[in-house]
Amino acid sequence: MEKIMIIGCSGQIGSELTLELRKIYGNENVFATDIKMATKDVVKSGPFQILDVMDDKRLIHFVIRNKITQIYHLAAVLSGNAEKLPMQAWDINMQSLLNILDLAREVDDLKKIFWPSSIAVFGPTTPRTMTPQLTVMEPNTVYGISKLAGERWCEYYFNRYGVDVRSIRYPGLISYKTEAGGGTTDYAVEIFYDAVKKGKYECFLKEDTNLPMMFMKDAIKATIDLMEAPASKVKIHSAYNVAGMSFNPANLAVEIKKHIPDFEISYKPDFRQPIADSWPVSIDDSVARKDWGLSYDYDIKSLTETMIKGVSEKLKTD
Ligand code: AKB
Repeated sequence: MEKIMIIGCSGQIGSELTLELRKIYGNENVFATDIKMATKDVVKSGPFQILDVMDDKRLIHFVIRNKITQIYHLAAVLSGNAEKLPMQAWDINMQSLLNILDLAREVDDLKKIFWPSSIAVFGPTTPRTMTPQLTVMEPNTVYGISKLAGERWCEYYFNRYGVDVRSIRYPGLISYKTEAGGGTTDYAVEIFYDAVKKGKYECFLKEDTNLPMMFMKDAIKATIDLMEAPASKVKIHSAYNVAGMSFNPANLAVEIKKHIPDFEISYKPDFRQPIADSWPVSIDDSVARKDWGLSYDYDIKSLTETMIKGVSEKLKTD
């Protein structure tokens, strides 16, 4: 019987992943935790506790008391926010991961860890188109440096201590259930809220900034598929490339106009533009496809339709 702990259940990924895992493993077997309050759906459907991943003593008690067998550690400071407080972001992103990896080494019941990496591990010297799984990695953001160091630690704990840790290099994630916070790819979420609420959006990236993006449903499916894959199929214990789709703000505006014809977009690039310019425009995910069968259901058209419908309904009920 799996007992699954989610760290960061109130965030963009956690709020949806928790509910999906509860459908598979049973509500009472998925323990949601965060330093902030979770969504109503998460609180109502199963166990939720306020817990700080940096508090290693409470963490170990929680894991032992609840006989946790898998942890999804999703808490992190994202790229934009990390640039505002680099040392704090480094400390949170690295120390929280090391707390979890050490826990997995020490607690026998704890068999599997998921930790998210990001396309931010790549940098300006990386080939930007169809970025390969194995390539030059010289990130120049504190978030990217912390994710690359994290990948190295994950692989180290797997090789040295046999910790079964699995990871994905997420592209920008797009969802409407919980808003993203502090990332460079967040324009692709904000644009839908402003399109529905105001009919216009001022974008903090230039119109031709192409980035890899993924709809949350596809990201959740990929995450669970990787975690459920037999150990023999998981050949990479740093993190897998995952591509999703690639587009720029102008492409997205064209799709939105098909639903909201008067929608207007303007551009005012800020400190996040150089971050985006240092990241890949598209990703080669052939290794994940081959190893554990990565696939997607959403493209820019179906993503736009679903986002406009979802955001409109959310704004009515909130
Ligand atoms: C961010 O923009 O910081 C994140 C990411 C790509 O990891 N969405």
